Amino acid sequence: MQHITTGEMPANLTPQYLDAELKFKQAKTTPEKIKALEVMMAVIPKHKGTERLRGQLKSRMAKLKEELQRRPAVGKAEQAYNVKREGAAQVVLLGLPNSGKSSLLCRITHASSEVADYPFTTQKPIPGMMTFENLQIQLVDTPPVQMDHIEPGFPNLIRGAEGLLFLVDLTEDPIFQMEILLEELNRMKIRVAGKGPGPLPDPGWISLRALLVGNKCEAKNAMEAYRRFENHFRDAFPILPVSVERGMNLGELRKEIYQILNILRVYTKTPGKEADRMEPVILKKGSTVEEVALSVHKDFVAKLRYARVWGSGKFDGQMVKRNYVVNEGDVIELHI
Ligand SMILES: Nc1nc2c(ncn2[C@@H]2O[C@H](COP(=O)(O)OP(=O)(O)OP(=O)(O)O)[C@@H](O)[C@H]2O)c(=O)[nH]1
Ligand SMILES: [Mg+2]
Repeated sequence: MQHITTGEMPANLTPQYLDAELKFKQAKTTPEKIKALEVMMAVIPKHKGTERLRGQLKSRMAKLKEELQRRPAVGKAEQAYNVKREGAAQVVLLGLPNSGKSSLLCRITHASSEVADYPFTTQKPIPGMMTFENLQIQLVDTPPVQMDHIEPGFPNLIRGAEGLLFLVDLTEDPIFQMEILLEELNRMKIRVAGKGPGPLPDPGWISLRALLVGNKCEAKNAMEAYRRFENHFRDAFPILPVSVERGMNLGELRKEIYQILNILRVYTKTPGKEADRMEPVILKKGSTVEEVALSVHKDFVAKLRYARVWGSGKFDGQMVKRNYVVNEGDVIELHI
């Protein structure tokens, strides 16, 4: 969509508008597009210079809504891979057969997924919610990744996630397993990123952050295998050994899952009251006070005058502007 009109008057589009427009361009699904467009419509400056653009947005919205109504039927198998995101983020579990993905889902969420000592037990994705402190993070158990065969719908499920958790079996050559997994993701045009953002993928590719987890660490010789695995991948990825069966290192695992998500939590308060620490506002790292306001209410952004910050400020209650970059755990008081 062109945001510069042929107009006689300058549009004077704000950073929030441009930001929402970027989200719109990046949106993969129609509902995502509608959501981004709603924000664009809410924050667009309402004056003569944007009249035409506002009209375009409106007709765009009408088309999207129409599109949503006449969706082509998706194949049944593919449909199973449409997992609705819930909670703060969606993390997809990936691994070869028998690595313990379903065991992990059962152990750290309330969901149940069949576990068995034979391979290919899991046939379709199964979501579950994991609690981490005051957050709920969705984990999705999946059928095992197979060499040279990709289930329809699987790449889309992975692409839609906020993070990946690779689970390898430490009683079987873990480096080899990981190499197969990375190769298969490569075939799906998914670049697996670990520490740091790394180079930008080519067009059509996406990059997702990942955590590598070695399971069955209580088994004989498993920790030796883990050391080799760790030496091989630790420069590129965060890595952790666990035993799902014995419940070893699972607290650490929750923390590490949160870490790869590239999100942070802030808390909003009203003057004279305490912040509710059970109700975090979840934002991307690098977000500003403006985004905090937007998450509270879309009308807040335009009206925002300043904010006060407790936490990362120089002192408690420091006055900051809308472009102030917030930090994990900050308490923000918005003034409109
Ligand atoms: N020794 C040991 N065995 C485990 C551990 N976690 C899971 N297992 C066993 O590994 C086998 C496979 O577990 P699943 O959870 O079904 O593995 P999966 O990755 O979901 O397997 P697929 O659905 O076939 O891909 C089962 O026999 C589990 O009991 C662990 O920490 N230690
Ligand atoms: Mg399974």
